[in-house]
Amino acid sequence: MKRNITKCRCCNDNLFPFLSFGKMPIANGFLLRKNFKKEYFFDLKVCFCKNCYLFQLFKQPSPKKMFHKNYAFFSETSEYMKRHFKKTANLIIRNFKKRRNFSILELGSNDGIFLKNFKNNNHLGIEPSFNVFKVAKSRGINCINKFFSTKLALKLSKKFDVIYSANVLCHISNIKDAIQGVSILLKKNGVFIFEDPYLGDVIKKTSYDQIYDEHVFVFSLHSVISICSRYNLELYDSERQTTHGGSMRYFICHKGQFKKTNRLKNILKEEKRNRLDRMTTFKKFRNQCEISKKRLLALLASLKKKNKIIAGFGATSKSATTLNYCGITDKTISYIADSTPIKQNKFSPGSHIPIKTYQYFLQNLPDYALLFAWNHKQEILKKNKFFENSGGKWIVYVPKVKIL
Ligand code: DWN
Repeated sequence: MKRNITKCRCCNDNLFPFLSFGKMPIANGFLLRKNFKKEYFFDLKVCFCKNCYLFQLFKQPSPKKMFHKNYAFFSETSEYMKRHFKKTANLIIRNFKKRRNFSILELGSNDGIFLKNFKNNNHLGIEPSFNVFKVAKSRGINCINKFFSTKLALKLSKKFDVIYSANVLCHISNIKDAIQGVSILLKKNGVFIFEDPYLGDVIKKTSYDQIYDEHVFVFSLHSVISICSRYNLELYDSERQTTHGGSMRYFICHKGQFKKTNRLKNILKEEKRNRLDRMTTFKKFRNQCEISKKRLLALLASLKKKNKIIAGFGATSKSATTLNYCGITDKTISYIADSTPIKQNKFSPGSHIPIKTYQYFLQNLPDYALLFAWNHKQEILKKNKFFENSGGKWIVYVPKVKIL
């Protein structure tokens, strides 16, 4: 069932739709040819709440359509992300090592990429997608296969020193229920740390492809403060992250437990300067998305005119928005290479471009590779130096459409 949301998911005030990307499929709904006819689509529209500053989707498909036993995203596909989570775990261990019986909970623990660093600690992961949960479980990680909610929080009979969540909160439509659940499970002096793609980066880089079914929200500090204040929680610190093309890490405690940091105050000032609390910013963003789309289409058309072969690299969730919004099909992109087995030998959602293995890419080098996994640019370019050495060229479209 589609959810017809017209009111803000946080404060129930009116929402202002400002951008429509048109009909969209499930971003991780890689499919076989025989399922093309029954593919599910919804209207991907974006709105802003002028009251609590929450940037959100108008409608989001049901969570069960997105997170299930065949979820296609495994966090461990990137070396950079492995290092990021190891570093984060070390930081937490350093800061909390003096606490007796230290305990940590992760919301959306995926394949265990983060929690594997806490095997010797009292830890728990909650993960709704069965296949990735199973991988974590097989690695000896304590986890449960459920959607996180207040109901579940009430059932867990303990509290945690740290609750951590990366690229998960922005997926949960019932955000109030999730935050209430966190407030129940967080010890009095505990810290809730979460990170998600940051609205400031999405606007600055025109990374419109961060907007798709799973990402029902793109947070800013302003919106996080609004949500937390409803549950007696407080944002006391925040830190920029380079992951996923620009993310923000939020540090939250029970009200009054920790002093607000200067870096939090500075980022809040920056948000004001960049007008992340104003509707006009999002109207400008809409125009920037259109410009980006036109430039990408113009570049691809000029290359096709010269009979160049173009392949995609990284069948990301993000690419679903790019491909469907721009109307790019297999007439332009011959195939998309991706290292995730569950995506391979299927077709990209909506645009129906064949997904091939990395070996296929090596054996069928295109003239140009359109980097849908632009957030992993450094890692991918380093691993594939030979591609450029053999005359191949990379195309990126964030922050600008260009041939590298
Ligand atoms: O929030 C989310 C983030 C964390 O991950 C989810 N909603 C889903 C997912 O989004 P995404 O699919 O846009 O994430 P990535 O990390 O940009 O996806 C990279 C894709 O590229 C993966 O399918 C793996 C693939 N890849 C590859 O084929 N070769 C990645 C690397 C680094 C490579 O060398």
